[in-house]
Parts: sequence; structure tokens; C-alpha cells
Amino acid sequence: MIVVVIIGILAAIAIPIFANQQKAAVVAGIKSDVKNTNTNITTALAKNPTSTDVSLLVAEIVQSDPDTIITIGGTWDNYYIHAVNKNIGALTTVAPNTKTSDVTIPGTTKNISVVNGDFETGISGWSSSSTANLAVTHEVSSPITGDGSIKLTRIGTSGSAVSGYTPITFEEGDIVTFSGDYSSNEISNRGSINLSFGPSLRTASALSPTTPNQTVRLTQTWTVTAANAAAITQFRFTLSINTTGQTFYYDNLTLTVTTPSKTSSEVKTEGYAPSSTAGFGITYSSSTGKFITQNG
Ligand SMILES: [Ca+2]
Repeated sequence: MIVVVIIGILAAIAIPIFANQQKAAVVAGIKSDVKNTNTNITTALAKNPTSTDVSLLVAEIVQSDPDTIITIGGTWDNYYIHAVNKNIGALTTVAPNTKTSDVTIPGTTKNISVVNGDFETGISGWSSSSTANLAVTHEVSSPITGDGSIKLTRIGTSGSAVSGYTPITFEEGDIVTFSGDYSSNEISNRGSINLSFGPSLRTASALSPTTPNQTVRLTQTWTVTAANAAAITQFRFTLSINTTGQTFYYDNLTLTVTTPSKTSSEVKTEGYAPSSTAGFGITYSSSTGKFITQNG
């Protein structure tokens, strides 16, 4: 009898503890989703500063728990994120999950400044990885445009390279275009140029002047994959020259990143009533920057 009573007491203690642990895990998940959603919205707002259509923001929702419903309301510059979970307390439902829609996230184009890409004031940020074979200097007046450029001269007998770096982050599907002007004093053995922004996304383009010291515009385009977007944090430009004595001039290096417009998959825009005071919910307000917990 005593044992049964003790077991009963222990169970009475253990069940609430277990329930509280479950609730704590759900609440932690909701908070994480709301914060991640807000991070995505911040990025979306920065890319579309002139937009006013708050319905576009539903594509930024992060919802890892199918029993948590996250909605976004308010206005473009004064939005709120509301999350409720039906498993923690009772909730009043309003036409749950009946409304779906597709939304289009408009595309953007941004020009990324290549560090010292016009070489007007010098070549800071640019260096040779093979100084015994490649001399890198600044030309105040170059054959290309008459203004500042970078001059690369092969002085050794083995391979040579020069690199410049620009910090940058990408999204999957971004179209990246690099361009630059160059000329060479030799056309018979032109060497090659690698325009790369990561070891997994590298393209070699043969240089193509047809007369010595002819200025040529080089353009190279890549489409960023998911793996590239996750791994790449900088743009790198590398040149190799084949012949001793060969000289290149480079100028006006530019980088353009175009993010295509995207259509979301079906997005739930209605679920459990955002205004409900029943159940557990979290609201983040962009105007106050605060998270408000309801019935927590
Ligand atoms: Ca220049």
C-alpha cells in the first residue's frame, strides 16, 4: 500500500515535469522560428526598400514545427510576426489553413565594389602569390584608358598569379557577372585568367586580343548553386601568364550580382487567429524590437 502511494506521488510529480519539459522545447522552437523569420525579413526589407506589400513577407517565414502557425502582419516598415502553437493550451481557430496563395519576390541587381577595381589610387588589396615570377605594379597612365591601372609582368619561368579579394555573400540562383578591361603586349601565347569566387565555382577563360596592346573587354558569368552560396564569402580574381616578358594591364574590374525574382510555393496565410488570447503565442513587433509572450 505504502509503495503504491509513493509511486502515485512520484508519478504525480513526474508527469508535470515531463509536460513542462515538452512545453519548454516547443516554446524554444517557436522563439527560434520567430527570430529566424525576423532575420529573413530584415534581409528582404533591405533588398526591397521601396516595396510596400507586406504580403511578400510571408515567403520569409521559418516554420519548423507543423503545429506552430506563424503569420506576418502590419506594414512594410512596421510589421509584426505572430506565432501560436495549438498544443500548448486551447486555441480559437479561424478557418484553419484554408487560404493559400503564391507570392512573387521581386528580383534585384546590385553592383559590388571590387576592391580598388579602377586602380585609380593604387593596387592596395592586390598581390602576387608568386613574386619571383610575376611583378605587380601600379600604372598611373596605362595603355588601356590612360588612367590608373594594374600592370602585371611575367619575370620568372614558372606559373604566376595575382589575386584581389572582395568580401561578398550570395544566394542560390544569383547570377554573377564579372567584367574588366585588359591588354597584352603579346598575343601568341596569351595565358589564361581565372575568375573565381570559391574553389567549387571556377571558370578559366582564354584571353583573346588579336593585336598586341589591343584593349579587350572580358565578361564572365556564373550562376550560384546552393552549395556555392553556403560556402563562398569572397570574390577572387586570378591571372596566369604563360610567357616570360609578357605584360598585362587590367582596369575597370566590376562585379554585378542579379537575384532573379522568385515565386513562393503555396503559403498559408491564415491559420489560428493571430489575435487569439488563448493558447501560447509569441509576437515580435518591429516598431518596438520586442518579443511579447502570451499565456506563457
Ligand atoms: Ca583606372
